[in-house]
Amino acid sequence: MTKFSTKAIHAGQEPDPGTGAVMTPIFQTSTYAQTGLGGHKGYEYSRSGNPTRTALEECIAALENGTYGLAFASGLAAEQAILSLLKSGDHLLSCDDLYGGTYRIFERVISRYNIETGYVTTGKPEDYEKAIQPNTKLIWLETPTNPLLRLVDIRAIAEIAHRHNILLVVDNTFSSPYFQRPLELGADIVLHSTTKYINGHSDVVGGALVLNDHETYEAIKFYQNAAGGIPGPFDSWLTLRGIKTLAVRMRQHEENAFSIAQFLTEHPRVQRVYYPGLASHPDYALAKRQMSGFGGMVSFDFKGTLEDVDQLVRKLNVFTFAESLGGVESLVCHPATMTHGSIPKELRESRGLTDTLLRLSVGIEDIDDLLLDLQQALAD
Ligand code: P1T
Repeated sequence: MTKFSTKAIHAGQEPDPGTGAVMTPIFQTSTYAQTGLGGHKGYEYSRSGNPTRTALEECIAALENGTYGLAFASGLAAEQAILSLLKSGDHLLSCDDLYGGTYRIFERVISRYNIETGYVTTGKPEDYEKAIQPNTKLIWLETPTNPLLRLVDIRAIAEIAHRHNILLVVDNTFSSPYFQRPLELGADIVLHSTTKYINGHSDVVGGALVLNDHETYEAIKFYQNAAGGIPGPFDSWLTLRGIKTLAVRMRQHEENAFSIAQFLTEHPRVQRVYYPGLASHPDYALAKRQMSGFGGMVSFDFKGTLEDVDQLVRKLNVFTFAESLGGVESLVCHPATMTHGSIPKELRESRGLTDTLLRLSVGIEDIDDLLLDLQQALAD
């Protein structure tokens, strides 16, 4: 079983040996009968392991072409599990365009344990090398970034990180393993908010990690059990079900996003469009090399005031004004006041995240309806 769509449907999942059920059962149990001291079938307590969660972990690992998968209660719980590898006095290096909640965990949670984070302007690999300190233990990338859709060269940064004995984490939430597989490019840990494309239906909050190194896996698995931020069996099952259509969903997300990016580029009320599939995007060449498609996220700067932005989001009918992304339905978000509100305004603006930036998570509805919706909302 080697091809992506086949793995999305079958990896980690066999018909249930007891009943023949084709779909993985929801093992809604907290504990497992043991026959005597140490007599169990691999499961003792559902914080440590649950068969529905195991199926999900194996499936996501297979999609990333990785060895080990670990599932969590949210993307941020997965992030915290990675950060548990650090100790007081360590240094973390991150790209500067990233999800506001990730910035918040760096600045307001791990900072309390004397772990400092340095930020590098997202693009150039040599800037990461210059910012490395003797105590740097992790480099953290999002690519494409949230919300400005910049790209970072994973292969180049993996080479730098490994030369300095540093682990490379890549948050692959925006592209999904369908379009990009960071482990194949040298990353050590791949992170997902499975809330997004992996589940794809906006009905579960979850996270996952995939990695190849056994020792790092054991360390994070220990933390998963010790700290307990695990997904329940029903959420694991819903996510497994969502994954089955990941390949077809991603193709449609991309096709729709491409049309919308082109439409916005030509619109007089749009200042600038951010989509890595446009030849005008500063990272277009890297996108073609590093990804097999450009994804379903499009951001744009709107010409107007904050009030005009408010009017625009109120006028949209098919696009729902909401946080999050990656579901089959189209969403529009205002990063400055929503997903990136935890980044101070001056810092946000210095990184190019303006108050008039809007982020579209382009769904898989009919493209004609999506374009008409934007057209009517953007009309004067
Ligand atoms: O929301 P949660 O499942 O905890 O995942 C956090 C997270 C991690 N990484 C990236 C790139 C993300 O975009 C997110 C969550 N992002 C949103 C909720 C959002 O609307 O951008």
